[in-house]
Amino acid sequence: MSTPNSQESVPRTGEHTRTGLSKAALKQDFLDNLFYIQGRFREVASPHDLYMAAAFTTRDRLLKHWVESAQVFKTSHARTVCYLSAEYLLGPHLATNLVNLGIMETAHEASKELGLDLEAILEEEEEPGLGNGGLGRLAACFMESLSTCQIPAIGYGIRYEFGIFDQAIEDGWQVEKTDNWLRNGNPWEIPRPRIRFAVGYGGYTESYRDERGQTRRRWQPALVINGMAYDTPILGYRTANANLLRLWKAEATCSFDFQAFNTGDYYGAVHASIQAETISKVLYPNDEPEAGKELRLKQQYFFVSCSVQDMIRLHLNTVGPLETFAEKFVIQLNDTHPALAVVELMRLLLDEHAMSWEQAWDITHRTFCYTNHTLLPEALETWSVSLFERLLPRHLELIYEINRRFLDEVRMRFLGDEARVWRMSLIAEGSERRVRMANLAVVGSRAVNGVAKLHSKLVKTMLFKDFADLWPDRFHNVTNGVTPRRFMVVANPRLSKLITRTCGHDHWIRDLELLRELEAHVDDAGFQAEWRAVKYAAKRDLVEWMQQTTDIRLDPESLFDVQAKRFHEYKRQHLKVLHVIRCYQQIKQGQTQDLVPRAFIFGGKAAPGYFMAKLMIKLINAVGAVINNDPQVNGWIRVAFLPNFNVKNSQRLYPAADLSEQISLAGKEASGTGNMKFSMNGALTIGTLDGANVEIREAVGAENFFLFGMTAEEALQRQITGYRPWEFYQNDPELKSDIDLINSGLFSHGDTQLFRPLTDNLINHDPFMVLADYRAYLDCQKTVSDTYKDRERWTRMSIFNVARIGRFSSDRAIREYAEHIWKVEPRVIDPVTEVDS
Ligand code: GPV
Repeated sequence: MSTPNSQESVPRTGEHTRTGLSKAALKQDFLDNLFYIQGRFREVASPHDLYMAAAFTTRDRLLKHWVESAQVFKTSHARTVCYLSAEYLLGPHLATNLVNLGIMETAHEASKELGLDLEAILEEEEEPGLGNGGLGRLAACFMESLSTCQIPAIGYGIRYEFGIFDQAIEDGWQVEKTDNWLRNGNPWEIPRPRIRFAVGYGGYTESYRDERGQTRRRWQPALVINGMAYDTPILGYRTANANLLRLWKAEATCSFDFQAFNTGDYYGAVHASIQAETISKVLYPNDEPEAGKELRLKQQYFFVSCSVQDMIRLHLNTVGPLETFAEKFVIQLNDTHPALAVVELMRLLLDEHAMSWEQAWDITHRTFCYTNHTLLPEALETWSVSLFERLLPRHLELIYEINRRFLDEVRMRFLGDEARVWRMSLIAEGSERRVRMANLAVVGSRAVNGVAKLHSKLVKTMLFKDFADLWPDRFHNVTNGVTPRRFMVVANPRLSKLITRTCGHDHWIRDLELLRELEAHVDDAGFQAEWRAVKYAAKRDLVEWMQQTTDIRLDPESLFDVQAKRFHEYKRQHLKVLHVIRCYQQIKQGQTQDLVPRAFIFGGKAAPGYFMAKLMIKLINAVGAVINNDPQVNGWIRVAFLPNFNVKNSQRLYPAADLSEQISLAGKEASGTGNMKFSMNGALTIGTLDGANVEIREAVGAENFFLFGMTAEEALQRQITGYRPWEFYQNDPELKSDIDLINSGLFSHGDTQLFRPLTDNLINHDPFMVLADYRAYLDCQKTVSDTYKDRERWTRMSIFNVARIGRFSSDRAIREYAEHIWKVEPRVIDPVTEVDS
């Protein structure tokens, strides 16, 4: 190899520069990567080149841990968790990897010495948005905590070429832009051309005689495509454990069909390969309600089949006979999207590995666990039997056989109760017969869990009551959690440093319950002042960013009242809009005694086909346009829509929030995880008794939480006895005037019809009981304002929120899964030695 000339920026060879954690090693490897991978030297490097070099420099260090982890896991036959998820909302990798390696400070110093700005380099990263919202982000937090908790794990999913769309706001409306996240290359993934599996679709099934003369069934698919593995290492916080995220890309079996080519059908041959590749092309942007599209079922089967085949390969390569599969692997189903894995494992054991039904079922059933993430009926997946028959004929046969045996068991236990059999069947009978994926997941799993106490109770007593009657021990709760590395250390370095300084250590980052030590300082005026200064600085950062991206000017002195999450009627963004309008009217009428200056901030995407959700976004922007341009109210209120709420932008938002809006109708939000992220950053919550809000309130103390609204039980009761929203509209003059103001056309240039679908729906149907909770919400917001006026009291409440939020670390959630659900033990890889002091 020839050596380039001897400028400062030219790479030199050195010992261990590719894995060392010293500043000198980082600088050297950075310059090497800039030169050898990007083909650039300092003076001509673009910001993107610099980012790529920094990413490769970090990756080099991850790979060391990862290879070591893989070796240990392999030789020690460690029991492994396989997490199956159609979504991973990962967010940017660089900053979290630097923190987890323990070299964030060193990297800052190294950059400075090279004349570079690490913050600017971090900004360059385009985040992999391979998920919609809570469910996909939970999978990403869990992958990080699995590594931090040193549990051997593989995350399996789809390498979507286009992730969740980018949201732009044009004339107040959401406009979707494709997310071409791979355009500039992805330095974090390692393509594995040798890890490829064939996946079939369509065709027919047949009986045949095997070598031993036994009659067996097999599937002759009409179409076979390939899945190729792309691996991303996920490092734990200051551990040497790195787990693997393995995502599958769909490809044609051979990219060129020579026969078609020879017969002159060149375009036909290319077309087949394009068709195959569509399968991993794009993430479905629907959050909870299912799209029910054929391609979605193809995607689900695609990644599930590759993953199960990969597990069987790994098992045969290491441990050995498939009889011990359930001892080696536990498969966690992240909702029902991967539930077909149950059937695929059965098919492979029966058809490819000639096992008996009894043995195959015993292994399968002991391998799977299922997490339910929603009670909303419209979000429960079902697929038409005819689609199944056309796409996956062998799987349908197996589902019928699983169902036949299962329903026999039900009939044995509940003699004569055919209504129950009907309800529990894997097949819904009706004008169109459909496969119920949730029932399949429950029947195929040894453990089923919900994601917050209230949710798990409703799962057991309502959604799956029949199943809980049959198998009471199968049902569990594991309350969700989020990783403090991303949502505190990376998102809010000022707060993290204050906490570390106050506690005298940074152990809280891996043991979040230690935040309790902050309670000793809650009355310390100096500490309170620092706490407020940290919040104020974060608010100023957000103000600056908002000004640059939206032109909206916010006042950092005002209360930052934030609702940021997917747009959904059940999450009730319109309830907050009604409060905005109430404040507006009060100011216009000169009644400001109950108010405090507020910035009403909204963020979130709507599914492109969800009309009502998109109309809510338009309404917010329309109300904002009027309010923000009315000097008479501007000293009091502003409205801001933060466009393109994704992981990166969320990290700007959580640290700056004073108030976190968690106002879903009780019984509808399975858990929520944004509620935890806000609280961790010192925001106080205004919320209903829904999802994890219940437990957050218990943890931080009822006196540090603004509670309002009906309970889940009261909401249900009201629904049963007949809910008449128009009575609330007629009987509450303020509510009526708020809704009437929307209909007056004030916010829509005189158009009195634009928002009718929303307002009519509220007055006449209101399925999520916005009007029933309106008054309680406004009363509670008055308490919020009163409290905010007492800065000291507010600060104490904020400190208590952080000090007592430790339970909601995803490390705790993962430990509960490991102990109660998975029965896996940590496997410690060599401790890291060289880290930031
Ligand atoms: I099902 N969730 C989601 O984001 N997408 C889905 O398709 C389904 C559920 C969410 C729930 O709505 C949240 O309450 C929950 O916190 C999150 O999943 C993680 O459990």
